Formats: sequence, structure tokens, C-alpha cells
Amino acid sequence: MPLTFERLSPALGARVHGMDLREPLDAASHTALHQGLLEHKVLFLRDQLLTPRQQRDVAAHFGDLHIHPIYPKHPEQPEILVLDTELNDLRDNALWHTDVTFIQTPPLGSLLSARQVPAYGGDTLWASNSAAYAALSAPLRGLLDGLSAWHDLSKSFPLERFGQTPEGLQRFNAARAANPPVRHPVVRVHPETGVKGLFVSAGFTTRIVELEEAESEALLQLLFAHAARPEFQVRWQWQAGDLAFWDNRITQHYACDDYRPQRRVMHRATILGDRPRGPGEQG
Ligand SMILES: O=C(O)CCC(=O)C(=O)O
Ligand SMILES: [Fe+2]
Repeated sequence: MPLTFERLSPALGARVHGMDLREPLDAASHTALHQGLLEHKVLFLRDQLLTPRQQRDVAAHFGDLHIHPIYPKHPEQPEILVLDTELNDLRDNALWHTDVTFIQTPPLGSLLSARQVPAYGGDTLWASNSAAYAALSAPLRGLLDGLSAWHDLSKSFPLERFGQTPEGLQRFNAARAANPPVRHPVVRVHPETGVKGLFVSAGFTTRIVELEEAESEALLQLLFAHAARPEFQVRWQWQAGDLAFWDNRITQHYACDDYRPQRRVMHRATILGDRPRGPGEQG
């Protein structure tokens, strides 16, 4: 079957046909996947029940992998993060966020593999941050281009859910100590395409540095609501064996919390990226 990308919505998202990631990734497939990712921002592949090792190996073609400071890791493969409703309360992912923006070099992207899915519910939504940016008025874009914001891990990992056991609390405190808030541009220039996108999200962004507190709060609320408009989204209904690969530099996502108490298990490999650059900065 030839390799094709089937577009799923106007803003972003495509289904990939004709690729089997259980086979070693050759140079042509790697290039096609990379180009597809830049063009569509999130790719979906069905019937790819990869082993944790295979998933890690595919992800490692795209960069160094991140090991999450809080979420559990796969026992055989520490680069694979395990999102299992029987291990963790995962409702905190039902919030629009770009992954791991609380570090200096946030992920380039992630590969998320569905292992066990509920009979219904548990969809994930992605939104294009470049579509959101482009839909703002020119004066507001001009203001945002010169701003920066703080991103803080503790905004998405509340102590009530991640610090309740002694081990959990120890991990939580170590994660906070190792990850003090970081500052990123409010508008990021995509390092490969040069396209501008919003780079704030409800998950981790706490404060716009250059503004007064009340101004920052009001503007962030406006941007969070704007970025979550359905026009900028694609929604994926999972089957076990599905794999999603998203460009985390120009998207945010939301894991729908509508399926409990059914079990849901996902494996994620997270590829580190570069330091986000704003419109005024040189490469
Ligand atoms: O469980 C999901 O569908 C997505 C969770 C999430 O936010 C992530 O894997 O980054
Ligand atoms: Fe996420």
C-alpha cells in the first residue's frame, strides 16, 4: 500500500496509511513521517501495537528522549511513560496543554500509543497554535510578539494527586526542586518551518512577565479560551493499537476525562526539542 496522508480537519491532523512502524524505520519513511509531521502537526496510525522498545526506537530517530520527573515509567523501558488509570489519577490531562513546557528545551513531539481503551469516551483533542495565532488581530499579534511568560510544573501536577504517598511526595518535591519555573516567548517561531504560533497553555503558563498581574491574568484567559476554539482542533477516537505523533512545538492537546471508571492505558515516548525562540530573537 502506498504511503498517503489523509487529512482529518482544516486546521491540523492527518491519518497515515501505508506505514508499519513495527518494521525498522528506513530513511525514506523517516523523511516522509518528518515532512508529514511538519505539514499536519499531528499524525495518526492505526494497528501499530509497538513494544515499548520499538516505540522508543522509533521516537529516538527524531531526537533525545525525555524522562518524566513525575509520571510512572515502563519497568523495561524508562523512556516510556505509562498513563494508566489504575496507576494514576489522570484527570489533570483534561486541560489544554503543551507537554513539558516547564523545561528549557520542551519536547519537539511525542508518540502516544493506545494499549487499552474504554468502550466509549477517552478521546484526545489537539489544537493548532499557529491557526490560533493567525486568527488574532494584527494589533494583538504585535503585542504578543514581544512578550514572554513563566511556565511552572506545579500548575499541572497538584500536590493533592501527586504528593499523597510518601514516595509520591518525595518525587513531587524532587521534581519541583529540579524544575524551577522557566521563561519562554509567548509567540514561538517554529524552528523548522518558521511559522509563528502561540506558546502559552492553561497547563503550565502562569504569568506574562512584562505585564501587570491583572493584565497578565486577563490576557492569558483570553488566549487560553481563544486557542481552544473548535475551529483549530482535531479530535481522535482511539482504538487499541493506535499511535499518535504530534509536533509539540506548535500544538496543544486535551485528554477528555469522560470515561471513568473504565480503564485506559497509554504509553508515551517524548522527544526533546530546542529552546523556544520568539519573533524578535535570532536563531
Ligand atoms: O491520554 C491522552 O490521551 C493524552 C495524555 C497527555 O496529555 C499526553 O500523553 O501528553
Ligand atoms: Fe500531554
